[in-house]
Amino acid sequence: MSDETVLYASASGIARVTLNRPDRLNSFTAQMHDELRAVLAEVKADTSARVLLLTGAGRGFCAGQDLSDRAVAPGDAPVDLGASIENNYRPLILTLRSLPMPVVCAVNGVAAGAGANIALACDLVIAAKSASFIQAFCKIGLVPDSGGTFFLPRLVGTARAMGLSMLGDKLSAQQAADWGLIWKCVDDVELTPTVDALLAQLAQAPTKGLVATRRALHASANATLEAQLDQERDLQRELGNSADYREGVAAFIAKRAPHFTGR
Ligand code: T3D
Repeated sequence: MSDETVLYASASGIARVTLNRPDRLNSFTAQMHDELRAVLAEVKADTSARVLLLTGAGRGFCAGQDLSDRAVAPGDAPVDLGASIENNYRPLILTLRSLPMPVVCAVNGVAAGAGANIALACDLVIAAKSASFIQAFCKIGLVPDSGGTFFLPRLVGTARAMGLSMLGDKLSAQQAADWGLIWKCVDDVELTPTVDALLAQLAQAPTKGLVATRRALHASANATLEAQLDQERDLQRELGNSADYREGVAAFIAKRAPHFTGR
């Protein structure tokens, strides 16, 4: 058995990253943060990677912070959670949101605490029907972190964000999809084939255009219509010079399938 807490493989334009502490539902230790940071740096530098998959090994996706790293004996100094967020969770979320390729999250099981919000930081979230999302922070006296207070109200509205965050109830994958928290919920046996088909599609897509789309959609959260129109103009100007745009138009005119290179 591998003692790596993060598994990484890259082939045919698809980078696959698997959180690998299944006996602890892939909860985060310092080692796992270090290994994930290193792997994501590799993904970022891999010019052949056109899409990233993030998933978990075993029956869970990720149960957030490993709480056995947080137990403090009476009289001991508490762990500085601010430092943990600053050094680990914050950069992780920002990295996921800025990779030069689309990021797919396959939620194979429970996603709790930071694990839920790491999934929500990804571009396309597909969950197995047996998976669930839990804002577990309220059960240990914390606030939703890893972007939870940002993503939740934007994705599902303040009322549902408040309920999820204050009650810490288990939200089924189906309900998450129905509420618009995630892209799709599929039967458990369909998760791998559905995700594989999506990855194959994205690995052949005009990568730069997709990354620019993510940028513009995220920017809209706090922007005016004028600012978005300006950004769309600037991005179209940039993308209009790309090889993939030329190829897309040429393929349309020639009535053939495009061959995008991600450039
Ligand atoms: O600290 C900082 O750096 C600040 C940042 C914090 C970010 C956070 O994520 S805070 C929130 C931390 N996470 C949680 O509070 C979730 C804790 N886990 C659970 O509530 C439950 O395990 C689940 C609802 C996720 C799943 O429940 P269930 O019944 O399916 O599984 P289980 O039996 O509870 O868990 C299986 C094993 O994984 C079990 O170990 P055992 O009994 O088989 O030896 C359990 O202890 C372990 N496990 C699950 N989550 C964690 C964990 N061990 C350590 N830390 C965990 N977070």
